[in-house]
Amino acid sequence: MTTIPPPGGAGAPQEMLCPFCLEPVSFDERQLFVRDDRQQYVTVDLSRHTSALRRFDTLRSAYQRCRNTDGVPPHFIPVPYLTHGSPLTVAMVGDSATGKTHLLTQMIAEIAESGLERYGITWQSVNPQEHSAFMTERVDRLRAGEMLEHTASTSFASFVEAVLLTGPDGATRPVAFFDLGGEDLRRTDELLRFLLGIDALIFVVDPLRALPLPHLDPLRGETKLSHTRGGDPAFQTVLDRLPRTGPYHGVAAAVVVNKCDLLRFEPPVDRWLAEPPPARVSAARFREESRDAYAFLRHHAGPAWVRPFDTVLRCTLHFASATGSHDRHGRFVHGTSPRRVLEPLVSVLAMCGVLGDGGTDGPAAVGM
Ligand SMILES: Nc1nc2c(ncn2[C@@H]2O[C@H](COP(=O)(O)OP(=O)(O)OP(=O)(O)O)[C@@H](O)[C@H]2O)c(=O)[nH]1
Ligand SMILES: [Mg+2]
Ligand SMILES: [Zn+2]
Repeated sequence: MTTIPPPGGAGAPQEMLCPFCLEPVSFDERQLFVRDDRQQYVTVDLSRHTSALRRFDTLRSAYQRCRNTDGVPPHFIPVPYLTHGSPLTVAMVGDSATGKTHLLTQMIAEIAESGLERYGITWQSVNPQEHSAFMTERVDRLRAGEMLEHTASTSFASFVEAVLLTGPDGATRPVAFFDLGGEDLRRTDELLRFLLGIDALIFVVDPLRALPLPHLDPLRGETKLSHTRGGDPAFQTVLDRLPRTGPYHGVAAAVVVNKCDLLRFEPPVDRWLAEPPPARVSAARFREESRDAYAFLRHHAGPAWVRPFDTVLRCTLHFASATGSHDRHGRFVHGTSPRRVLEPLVSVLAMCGVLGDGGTDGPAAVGM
């Protein structure tokens, strides 16, 4: 478990970019807020706290107001996000109904069930109340068989959940997850400006849109989704928006063929779905799965669907199922059985240096 370091006690506060507006920000005791019972932000004055333990406890759930108000609504950053080293931001990408929210929810659920411990990573919430709300309002509902709702459109992008991850080397980093609705991800205005500071992208491929396999046609009819050879328009908008200095994008990326329960009899999907998580991170194993998923997508879906791999320097491909089955009228009657949902996240964490080095087959070599 990590502890909140006494802000100011370990040298000058670290300057970083606000994850929402991308203006520089650093921990500032004079800008602190907490949320009251009605979830309203109210100022908090730390100078009244004489007990160090009480001060730590207040800071654990406090927020800092970002000073930038230029054309953006007032926004608040959890203090632990500002006081635990260099943050990492991850965004889910894909058109509406590709399964981004279900996939992210299962990823967070598996982190909370210590699914990263096998790789030497421990976790703690960035904000205890928000984490608890995320677990109750999303994870518990989904695990009880309830389908989660479509993500509503927003006028300001903020992360839906953030965790503090401590790697094998003892270093802690905040990791924040953005999950916008598919329609919003196609916008070209300032809403998507946060993407300019993003570290990792998880592209979610929906087989119902990508694969012309005839056995998917009845479900396409039911869900009103149709097959398109032109790729996912949200992939396109997001890739176009990213800063690029050379021929390739510098972000870490994972492409996930999601809803693989719909493809469970298709080789090589059947084989990968049955694979248990590995004991340690192996770059060669990620390469093997990427090769299979690339060949599968390229063959069935065409070149537009593998564009993230072709334009991002470090990118792996994965097979996963967030729910294990398709919902029937908004319910998963047998509950959910997620498959391989953590692998894409482990891959981008490895690429971003959270899992350490590990030599030629270790985390530092993932996606090379
Ligand atoms: N078969 C199957 N269906 C899934 C899976 N994951 C999600 N779904 C279904 O896909 C639909 C959309 O899921 P969401 O997670 O809300 O999709 P989204 O990409 O977040 O959509 P927006 O919020 O509108 O952008 C729902 O009907 C889910 O039940 C999966 O692993 N397998
Ligand atoms: Mg969603
Ligand atoms: Zn800001």
